[in-house]
Amino acid sequence: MRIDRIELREVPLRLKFPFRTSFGVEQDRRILIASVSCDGVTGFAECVAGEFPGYAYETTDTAWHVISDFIAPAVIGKDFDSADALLDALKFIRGHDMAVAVIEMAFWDLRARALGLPLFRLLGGSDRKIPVGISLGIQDSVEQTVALAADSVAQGYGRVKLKIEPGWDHRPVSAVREAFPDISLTVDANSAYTLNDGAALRALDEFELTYIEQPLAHDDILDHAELQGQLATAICLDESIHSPEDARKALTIGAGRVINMKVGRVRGFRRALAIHDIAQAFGVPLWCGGMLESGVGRAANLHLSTLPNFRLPGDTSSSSRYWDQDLINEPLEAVAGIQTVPQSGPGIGVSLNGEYVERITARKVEWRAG
Ligand code: OSB
Ligand code: MG
Repeated sequence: MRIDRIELREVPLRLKFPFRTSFGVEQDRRILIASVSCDGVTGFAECVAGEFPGYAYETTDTAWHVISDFIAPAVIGKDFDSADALLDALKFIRGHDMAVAVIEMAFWDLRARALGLPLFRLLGGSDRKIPVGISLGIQDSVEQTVALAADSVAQGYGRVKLKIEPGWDHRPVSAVREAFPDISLTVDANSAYTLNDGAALRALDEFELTYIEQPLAHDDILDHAELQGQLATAICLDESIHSPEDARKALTIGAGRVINMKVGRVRGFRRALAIHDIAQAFGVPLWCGGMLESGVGRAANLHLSTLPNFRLPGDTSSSSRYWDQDLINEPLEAVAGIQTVPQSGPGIGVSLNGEYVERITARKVEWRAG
């Protein structure tokens, strides 16, 4: 397919509440939406880069720069018969996986739309119900944390994840576990600990968490393997996994027993599929992570989540939890902890609320093939 048009726009969107993690607070997001077209068919996707380089080094502005100055010029007017061919043309870009991913994902959506197929068919997934969980940011008090967990359980979410950091771990986890002895409970440290904190992490074993997400450094696998040997609880890797090679190495040395998959973090669907298969070969389950996406990214995540090795509830909670008005027309709401694959059309199966998106767009740029 020859890419004859690319559009990139920045859309400010305010979360209903500040989302606090060990690396910072996010509320005012500037979401990048990219679209790629061929012969009048357009696919689109959302970039998961955040406002500041706390989760990863990429930000909204580095992604804008890399897409505008390197990615779009390298692919506009070019003919690609597969996502592999597209990725090949972008091999000269080291890292900047979130920037590459949004174009790669838009290309998959374009291909699916051109074929008239839902995206999950192209990805090798199936039309199935998707169990989802919820991720709760760091709160001001234990009481607030328990209240939010109670609300999440009442809504039927199949797993509750608490963000933790040193000094905010044993107390909130203990309180939520006491209130809800039987739920699937997890924690996410976003790299806030070191191997020296082994005792604090081992102290969480008593709560029978489903996993501890990314306790150690964002670029580590070795220390995670050491830590996994000291813990009864499974480690789930998030920040550490960017490629199939990362997954192979991490699982080979036992750095974790679960992987959080984020398509943006791994440079797009092509690599997400490869990591899916590697994890499956190791008998390691995946779940689909979230990056506080609008409905555009959320829809893509739901399609991916239908692949067979996504065996734990993901972070694709209801859109209405985050946004007063989403960028898409379709509601993406979990009912009793279950999301369904959006299929109001081919591709990611949702449509942009064009008038609204246009009105709030802060900047926009386009490329056309000569
Ligand atoms: O580590 O999973 C993470 C949000 C922003 C950055 C990193 C993470 C998260 C979340 C929220 O946990 C998941 C969501 O509900 O989108
Ligand atoms: Mg995480």
